[in-house]
Amino acid sequence: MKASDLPLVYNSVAILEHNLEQRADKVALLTPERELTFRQVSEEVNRLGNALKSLDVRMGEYVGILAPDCAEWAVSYFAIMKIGAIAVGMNTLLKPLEHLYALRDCRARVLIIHQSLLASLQGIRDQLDFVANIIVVGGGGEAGDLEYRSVVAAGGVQLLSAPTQREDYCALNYSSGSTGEPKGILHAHKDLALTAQLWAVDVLGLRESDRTLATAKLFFTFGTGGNLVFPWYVGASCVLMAAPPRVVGNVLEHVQRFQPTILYHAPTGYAAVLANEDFVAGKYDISSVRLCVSAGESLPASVWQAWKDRTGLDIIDGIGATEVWHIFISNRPGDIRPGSSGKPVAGYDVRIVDEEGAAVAQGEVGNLLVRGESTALGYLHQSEKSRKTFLGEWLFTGDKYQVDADGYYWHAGRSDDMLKVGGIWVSPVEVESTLVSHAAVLECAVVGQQDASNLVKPKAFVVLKEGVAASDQTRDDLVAYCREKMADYKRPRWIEFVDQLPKTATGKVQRFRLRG
Ligand code: 3UK
Repeated sequence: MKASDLPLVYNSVAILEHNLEQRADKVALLTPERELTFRQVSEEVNRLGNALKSLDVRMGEYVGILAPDCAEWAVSYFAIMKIGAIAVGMNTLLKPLEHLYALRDCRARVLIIHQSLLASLQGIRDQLDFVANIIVVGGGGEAGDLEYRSVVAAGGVQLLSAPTQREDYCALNYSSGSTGEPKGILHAHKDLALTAQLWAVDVLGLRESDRTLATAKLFFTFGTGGNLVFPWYVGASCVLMAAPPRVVGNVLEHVQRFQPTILYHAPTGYAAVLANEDFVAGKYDISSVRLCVSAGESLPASVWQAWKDRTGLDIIDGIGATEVWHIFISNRPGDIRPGSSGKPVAGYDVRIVDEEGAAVAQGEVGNLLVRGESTALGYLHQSEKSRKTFLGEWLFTGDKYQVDADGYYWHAGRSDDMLKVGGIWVSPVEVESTLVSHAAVLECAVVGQQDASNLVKPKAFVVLKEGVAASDQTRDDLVAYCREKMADYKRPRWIEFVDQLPKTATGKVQRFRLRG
């Protein structure tokens, strides 16, 4: 499929609404709180779309969604797109100042927030210059906030979709880099349908009878695609889980209760399930699952094999990126090389090049470039970073790769110092500056280290200030401090106290020397 196969005037709400013709009363989404058919979702989308229009949200304007995965997230996403506005899926794990940056950067006019996340606005409300209205799912906001349910009830049920062009933007996600502000990545209506066809249908073999469950959240395009856009594109249902996936029991309980056929999880997630005592003791029934997917970081062959041995299930590992919206190199059912990312997805071209941009020989490690129609055009308001990443038709992924003689691609780390922890970015620079802001720390360096399952986690090498004891207590204090200042997953899992850090002649810390 090519973008030009879509009508010129095309709105992604078609991915939801095509289901009204054949399966309006089929269940579209399930959560512990709500179960909605395609007809019910569409009605709520129309009501919310009308409500947003009456709040004066126009085509091309931004609306933030800050909520755990829930029915209202999915409804908001399609309502925003249907009126031609741009849905900003916001990372629920971030702190208020990071939300402030995103909301100001895109000048969101409306923010739809879940009551459980109201604390995320603490201390920043008066700086949200462009946000005219806050809609709270579940209510309980401040004076002047609107309540989701009454907003929806007041909106009319008839709504025509905005006549967006297939290349108009419909979604914005923020991705963090090693330094500087997060990068806003804009995608167009065409990118959703393209990735659905090219990967979910043509590679994964997703079909109408499937039911998906993802622990990757909807604010992450791995989750938005895998657990919302792709299932609805083929008329399948999705299970949305608000509970944190790091609690293994949550995932297994949702699988047992909602019986998905496809499970999307990060490599750490599969390793954690395998280590769960109740799972090992056979207390959970996961027999509904026919296929598993992994992305976000590489899946070690050992974890793939252990999962296969324990469950009989294949895990399809594929590399995706927010810049491409979804997966562009992938293993596929019946064609899996454990430990590799598989082969390029039809519709994408990839190249492995040296520092000068020349192709490297087969088997050699180089920089991975990808070309495809679902790739974004740049980072919002960040031309310098954009020029370094979006190289004409080609995207510089920042990943090191090699290809074997059979054409399978093997991840060989990053060309920057960025870490993927549980599939989510962690910048060593950010962890370091947090640690250094602690009174006990003189200087430090953060690198990735593999844990017992061969999965990367942050490790900190810390030089303490004079007179501070290199004790377990200090270690605990530093970890607690990191948890308070940053999202939980960014905290160092190991802290090693050292007398000094390896440096270049110019005083730059050589992180590569510290990698285990
Ligand atoms: C790394 C992988 C090895 C790699 C994503 C599927 O992860 C996603 O998007 P992000 O923008 O990060 C992209 C970077 O993550 N990575 C992702 N998958 C793999 N490394 N093996 C993998 N299977 O460094 C890449 O450049 O957060 C994944 C679908 C949509 C996504 N946005």
